[in-house]
Amino acid sequence: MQRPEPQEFARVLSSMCTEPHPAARAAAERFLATNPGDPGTYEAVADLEREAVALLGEITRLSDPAGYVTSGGTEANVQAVRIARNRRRDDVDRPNVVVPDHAHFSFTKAADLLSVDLRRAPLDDDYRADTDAMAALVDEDTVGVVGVAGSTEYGRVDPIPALADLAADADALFHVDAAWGGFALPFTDHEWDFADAAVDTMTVDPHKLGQAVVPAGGLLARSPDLLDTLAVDTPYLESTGQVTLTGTRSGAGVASAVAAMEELWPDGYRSEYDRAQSLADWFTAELRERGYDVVDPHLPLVAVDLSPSTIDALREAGWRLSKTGSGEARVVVMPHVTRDALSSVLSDLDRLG
Ligand code: 0PR
Repeated sequence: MQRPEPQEFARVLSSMCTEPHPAARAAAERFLATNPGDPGTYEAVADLEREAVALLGEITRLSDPAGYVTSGGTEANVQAVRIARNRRRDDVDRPNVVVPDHAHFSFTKAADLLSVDLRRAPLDDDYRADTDAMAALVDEDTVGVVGVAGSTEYGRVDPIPALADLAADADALFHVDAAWGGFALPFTDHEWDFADAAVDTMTVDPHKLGQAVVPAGGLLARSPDLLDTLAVDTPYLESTGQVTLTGTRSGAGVASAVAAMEELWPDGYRSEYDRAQSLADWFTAELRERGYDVVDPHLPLVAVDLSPSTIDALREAGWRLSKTGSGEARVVVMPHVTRDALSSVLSDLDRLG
């Protein structure tokens, strides 16, 4: 039987997934049948998971964090909201979490699952969290405040230190969602430093810019007590408690995350960031020269105002392109996105007129 090819990446423009690094692919294959959810039995992968967390801590400058490799950013965000809620369980009856409007839809799922009220604050004119608008939504029932470092639609980084202060004043957990941006931020001049800004928990996903295989997300916490608020008893396992959301987990994801990070941190990620950012800047300039409106790419993500019919025509030409909520075409400059590909997008645009 002819089996379909899973995906040819050459024309994928809007995904946050990419071709895994060859070392990540090889490591995944070796650990396919292991389960980090049972560390007493699968000790090697449990050791690797500790290494993964330590490396993620180095990359995000969260020193000596607790954490684990999740199934993705969604699980990490759900768990962060759960920590925020559980931490204040004894003194807050009707918990709410305040997020900037661009927070990923995984927070909507978290709020629904956990019976937490999600309060979305409007953004400022540059598509970043507006600290005053967020402050206006904080009250005595606020258990969590979220900042996004690399927003899904425009690649924006919120004012992390100001949001950290807002959370601290409210005795709320401060969570940073760097699911996509985490592997690019160390090489940017975003002035803040996670350590200085008192980040409590963070999402940072190896299966996005980290070039690991799917599934490999990351949840980090400043201290193990925060994760302990998630623990349930596991009477018949060798370990006595479990903080993860899923039970059996992907050892392949864990092993591939370590392999990718050992291979690429820091030089490989730096040169990929430099390549992608200059490509995004070049593509932006080319589009503007043709008269298109483009949102300034703070990170390697270009949102361009194309008409719906142009986007449809590009899709028909084989480009995998999705839209922002406001209708812009969104090009995420992942490692598989080349200058040749973006040049042919421009030729297609010229041809379409
Ligand atoms: N946080 C942020 C900032 C994200 O951008 C995403 C995913 C998540 C959390 C959730 O991560 P998981 O999808 O790993 O649970 N944002 C991408 C998006 O919505 C997800 C994606 C990835 C979509 C690949 C399509 C695709 O092909 O665009």
